Parts: sequence; structure tokens; C-alpha cells
Amino acid sequence: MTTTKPLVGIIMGSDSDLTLMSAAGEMLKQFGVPYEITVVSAHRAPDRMLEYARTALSRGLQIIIAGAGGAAHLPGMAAALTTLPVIGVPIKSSNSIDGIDSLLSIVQMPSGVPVATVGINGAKNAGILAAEIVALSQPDVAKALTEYKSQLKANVEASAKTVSAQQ
Ligand code: RP5
Repeated sequence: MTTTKPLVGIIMGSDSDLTLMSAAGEMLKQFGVPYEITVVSAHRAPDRMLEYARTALSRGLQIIIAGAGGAAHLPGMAAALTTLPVIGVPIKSSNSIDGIDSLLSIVQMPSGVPVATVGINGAKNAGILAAEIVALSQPDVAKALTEYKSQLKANVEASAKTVSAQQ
């Protein structure tokens, strides 16, 4: 990496989301993508959310990953406030109905304001997707992703051999 300035901003509605959302940061770290991570609640601290989303582009961020549970408005509001791509992570938190409410709150955005939504608790995939976007302009990140995909393939081939050997 030639820069250590964060390129990806990971935000979440509560510190109770942190354990789950850390998986996004772990993937970004693995691929060498600098990121920042913080709590930005749409409902409990709307002014903080406005400030974060409105300044994200000028601060050098390229992507926002936003996770929230229940009435999960943070990703959609972030998308409304910036032209940066926003990846939404629906969280199955203590106040959510198996994460389905979070999923629908995030994925069912009005026309014109997209949020790229991963699966329920899909923070890991959100991190990979963000790295794939960064990789469009960062060859070293693209190389790390290629190696990761090769490892996935090798794992499947190893599993296939193990399963075949058990028959
Ligand atoms: C949402 O409410 C947060 O994203 C979290 O998933 C959920 C519960 O928050 P806490 O009551 O644990 O702070 O806004």
C-alpha cells in the first residue's frame, strides 16, 4: 500500500454490533486495505451520522460499510447523504426479528438510492466486497484477492478429495 489513510469506513449503529462488524475489518486488513471503524447511530445520534456521511468523501474514504440491526436505517441514510458506494450489513441483534427486519430495512431502498446489501450478519462478505472495489485501482489489493480466491478453490478441492475418500 502507498497510503495508510483509511479508504473504507466501517460504521455501525451500536457498540453491540462491534464483534460482528469486526469481521469486515479483518478481511480488509488481510487484503491490505486501510480502514476506520466507529459507531454512528442513525436514531440515537443523527447529527453524528450526518457529519460522518457528509464528510466521508472529502476525508478520502472510497466506500462505507454500514451495519445495523432492527429498524436498520443507518446504511440507507448514509447512502442518502453521500455519493460513495454504501455496503449494508443487516445484523441479527438483540432487538431484531431473526435479522429479517434488518435485512428488509436495508435492502428495500427507494429507487435512486442503492445500498449494496450482503446477507444477514454478512460482515465478512462486506469486507471482501469493499476490497474488490478498492482493487479496481490498487493492483496489490487485486493480487491479494486473487490469492484468496485461489485458496478458496484449493479448500474445495481438498474437501472434495476428503469426501471422495470417505465413500
Ligand atoms: C441498532 O439497534 C444497532 O445497530 C444494534 O444492532 C441494535 C441494538 O442496539 P443496542 O440496544 O444493543 O445498543 O440500532
